[in-house]
Amino acid sequence: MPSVRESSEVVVIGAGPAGLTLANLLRRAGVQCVVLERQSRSYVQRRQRAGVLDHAGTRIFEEAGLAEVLAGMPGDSTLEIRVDGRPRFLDVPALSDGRTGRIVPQQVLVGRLIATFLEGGGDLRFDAAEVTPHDLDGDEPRVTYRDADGAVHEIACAYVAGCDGHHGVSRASVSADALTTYSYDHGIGWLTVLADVPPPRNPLFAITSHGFAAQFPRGPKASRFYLECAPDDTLDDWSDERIWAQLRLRLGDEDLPAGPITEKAIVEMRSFVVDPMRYGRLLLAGDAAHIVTPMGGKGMNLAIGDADVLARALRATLRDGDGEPLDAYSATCLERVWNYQEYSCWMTEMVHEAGDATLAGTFRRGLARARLDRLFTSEPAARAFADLMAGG
Ligand code: RFL
Repeated sequence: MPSVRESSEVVVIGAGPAGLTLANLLRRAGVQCVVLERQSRSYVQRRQRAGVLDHAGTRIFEEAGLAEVLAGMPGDSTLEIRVDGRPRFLDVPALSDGRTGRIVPQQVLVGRLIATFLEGGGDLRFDAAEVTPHDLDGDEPRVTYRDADGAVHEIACAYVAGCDGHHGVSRASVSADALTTYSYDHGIGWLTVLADVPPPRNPLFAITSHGFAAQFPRGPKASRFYLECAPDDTLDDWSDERIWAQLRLRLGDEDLPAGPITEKAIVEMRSFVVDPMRYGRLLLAGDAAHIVTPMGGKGMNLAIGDADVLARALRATLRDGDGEPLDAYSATCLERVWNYQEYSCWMTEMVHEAGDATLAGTFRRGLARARLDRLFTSEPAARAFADLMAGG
């Protein structure tokens, strides 16, 4: 039996980029919401993941009057693609007519979105255990949870926003036959390493016969590295010595300093989409509905894009009695989701197959090299690439 009964227009499950963007946009639109987050505030503010907010994502915050959450974040820049040690550069800002994104460490954005929401009087509850949605297919859904003191709350609402990531409770609470899922395993492994190593001048991809590697800036003193590895590799296969040796080899940088490693993880190179992104009064957003590989850096951007579409749709139905945008929510988001999935798969295939011929054979390596060369020899091809990087 719940000990506390409450109500709100919207319950948002999860305080990641999707849930926090949605909550801030709803607050701006005058729609009441409660955000329930399983973890503590300090935990979510320390969780380092994405680092690039594309131009489309940047505009969402600017147009909503939330530009302050991006203050001081540098614009994204030229991209370096180093092929067998030979540097090649793509001037992405010029190729996208200045539609630049920003270098935004995810944990910084999350911290700022939390602060902005709370300063504006928002209702955000951390350490919410056993969050469970109920009656999603009826007109009066509810969400229950247990707070840090053990009290069980029940919140009656009009809509539930499932923004609780790929392993959250929202999608799992819908019967499997109500949703169609699409997933794809790229057949490669990635090791990611966060280290206190000065960031590269430009985001850097390295394509070599030894495998793919990348180095991206993560703030003024840190870099995130990616290393292609065997699909069944575990962390035990990657000692620090092996990591630095392989990074130096693949990046073609013998002088790369071996700074302290602050995080080491195997990244699942799997793509996933659920259709529709809605079940009754439950709307799924962000990683709860889809995951893309980190290649192309679109995961956080999709989460923020969904939140924008959803905030507008909820406002229209709850304030103006116009249910059409909400009915179109899933189809509107999925169009962008599939577009970014294609971009991410295209790039994943290209940068891996252009290097290591053992992956897909010498013929596919030839194709991948041709695709890559086209970015440097054809301005329309380079512009199409930069347009996808900028997002839309
Ligand atoms: P999140 O960030 O996973 O947030 C979900 C939140 O829900 C909470 N939660 C629950 N709360 C209550 N009850 C439950 N039962 C709950 N279950 C979960 C969680 O604690 C969490 O706070 O999902 P969201 O908001 O959809 O955001 C998605 C992004 O985080 C994700 O797409 C990106 O991080 C993906 N990604 C990247 N995206 C980019 O755009 N650019 C990048 O460069 C990039 N690099 C990355 C990445 C993801 C990575 N990993 C670890 C998956 C690099 C890495 C290594």
